[in-house]
Amino acid sequence: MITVSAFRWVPDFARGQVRDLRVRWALEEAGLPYRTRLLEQGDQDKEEYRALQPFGQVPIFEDDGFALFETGAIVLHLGERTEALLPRDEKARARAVQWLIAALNSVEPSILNLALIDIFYAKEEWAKLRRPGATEFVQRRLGGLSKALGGKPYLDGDRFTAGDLMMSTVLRILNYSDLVKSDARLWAYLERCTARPAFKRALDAQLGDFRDAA
Ligand SMILES: N[C@@H](CCC(=O)N[C@@H](CS)C(=O)NCC(=O)O)C(=O)O
Repeated sequence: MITVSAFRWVPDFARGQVRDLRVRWALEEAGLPYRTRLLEQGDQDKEEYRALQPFGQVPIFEDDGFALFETGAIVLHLGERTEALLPRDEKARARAVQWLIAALNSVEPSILNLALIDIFYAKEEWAKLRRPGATEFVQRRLGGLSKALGGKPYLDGDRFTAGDLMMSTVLRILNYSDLVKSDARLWAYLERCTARPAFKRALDAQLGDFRDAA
């Protein structure tokens, strides 16, 4: 049985954002059942967990003695098992991988930088000074993404891929702000991705685990 690690408790602002959501969503798209391994405070620092995830983060994907960390790697691995995430056509597949890496490598870092400023350091003097530049950088990235999306429903055209799964989870980090919402095209894209039944099931499952643990 596939197992995904997740935190038993996180503060309210992080609920629905923890990265095991990406793996749950990919598993739902693939139609693969899974169970969660819920970590108590401190479990992520235990030697046994660090052996599987050197940074003590969630999620870890485990399947029959095989373990993988990094959501990008896990989603790509699941894409090997199902066309629902990665098209069989070689070029379309490469483009889906390209968008997944763009999400993690070209878009997420600046979004995360801004979210950290806003959520954890908002009261610090340095954060107040840094925020306008950090916001502008995010806006430039979002502008480029919006232009590339153009009038297409998904990043590579008509079909949803692992690239959209990753990009939309990255864009969702900004849901506490108006940055995505203020771009009608990107907002419609995000709504389109997150309206997928598989996303809804994944989100419900993550929120349900927090509720059950309370
Ligand atoms: N690049 C990693 C990031 C994983 C990550 O940041 N996980 C967060 C939860 S969303 C975490 O475990 N944070 C606790 C920590 O870093 O100690 C991935 O995509 O899997």
